[in-house]
Amino acid sequence: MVQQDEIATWIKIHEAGGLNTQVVKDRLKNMIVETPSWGYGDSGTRFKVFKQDGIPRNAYEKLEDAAEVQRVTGICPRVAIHIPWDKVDDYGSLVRYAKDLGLGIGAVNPNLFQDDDYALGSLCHPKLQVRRKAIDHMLECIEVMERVKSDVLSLWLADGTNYPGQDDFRRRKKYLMEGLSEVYQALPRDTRMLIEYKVFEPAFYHTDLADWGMAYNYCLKLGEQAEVLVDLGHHAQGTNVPHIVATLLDEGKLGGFHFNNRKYADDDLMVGSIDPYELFLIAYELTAAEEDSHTTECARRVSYMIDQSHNIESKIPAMIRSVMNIQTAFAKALLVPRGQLERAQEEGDVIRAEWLVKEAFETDVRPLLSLVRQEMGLNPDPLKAYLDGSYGKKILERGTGKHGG
Ligand code: PSV
Ligand code: MN
Repeated sequence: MVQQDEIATWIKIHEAGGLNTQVVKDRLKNMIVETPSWGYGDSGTRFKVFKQDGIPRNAYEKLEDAAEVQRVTGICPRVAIHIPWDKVDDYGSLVRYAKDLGLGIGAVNPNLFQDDDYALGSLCHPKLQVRRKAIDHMLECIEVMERVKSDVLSLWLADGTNYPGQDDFRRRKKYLMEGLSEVYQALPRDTRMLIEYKVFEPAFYHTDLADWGMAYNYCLKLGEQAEVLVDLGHHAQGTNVPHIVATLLDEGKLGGFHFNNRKYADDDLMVGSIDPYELFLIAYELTAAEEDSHTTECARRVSYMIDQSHNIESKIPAMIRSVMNIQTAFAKALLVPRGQLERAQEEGDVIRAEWLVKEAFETDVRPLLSLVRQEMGLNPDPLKAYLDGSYGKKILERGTGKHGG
């Protein structure tokens, strides 16, 4: 627990060092992190889905859990939905329910991987009728977007092959472009299509949208409403994600971010739990780009989303921890003295440049975040606020294992 006098001392020291605390606080308060409906449901690995007590039984209850995350964090007013997992008879009532909970619906995610038909792919499937089914599902999701007042269609395809020779790369590429084009044409104005890539899994030989360059290429051909979505768990080991983020920002094509963390592959661990320095470096690229006139527009448009499916951890606390870790990374990123860093870079002062960045990362930002949350009318410790509250007990009435992710 941070004491009030620690906050005052923190501000005094950092303002003496040239920090504009108000600017940093405003940026942190304005941040929006969308949480995924599927992150509140039971999920697991291919070995086991462990059932937890109190898991939401339908889309409405997922929204209730998301509202609890919003209640304690104050920066999660939107929830991404997945169709058909969150399919309801009356989307109008879902939107009203969300509104009453202080929420809005965020990205709409089609499901192009769960039906038996999709064993060999969706938009890239060798058979026309399966490709048609996938396109129709995406068009249905555009209708859902209109009904839930969402402005983002977020695409992730599980398409790929397991063996050399299984299918033809270039033919699949053609199918993918055809399918995406048809869907793109149906997008309402002022909405965006986000295209996510993933290096492998579930396919093990090749993935049709394997990396940011491929996603970028499709986006470029489709038009300005198509942008790339970066998911932290979707790269080969050692890939420099901050560099990808900077490149896409500079090209005006970064549309969204799926925060999560991994040790080995698409592990879906809590954000910042394994590699907080990488998270901080990504936050630095995003916040620095907001201040550069060439990239401001794109950087401000980027949708920040959490994409996690929690296996063994309690869902709501895991989401709260993830949000807190994102805030910590962004708070630290905002402390990087950009002017000084630029000078060090121009002078080729490698040691100082690295030190300035690392120094910001090593700063304890708990007093700052405590102040920000207090000024937002929140408990300075969102996790404690949740654990001390009654919500975690109330949801036990739902029973166990009534609904999947
Ligand atoms: C699968 O890897 C995945 O996590 C993708 O990142 C999607 O965004 C998400 O599932 C929901 O389909
Ligand atoms: Mn994702």
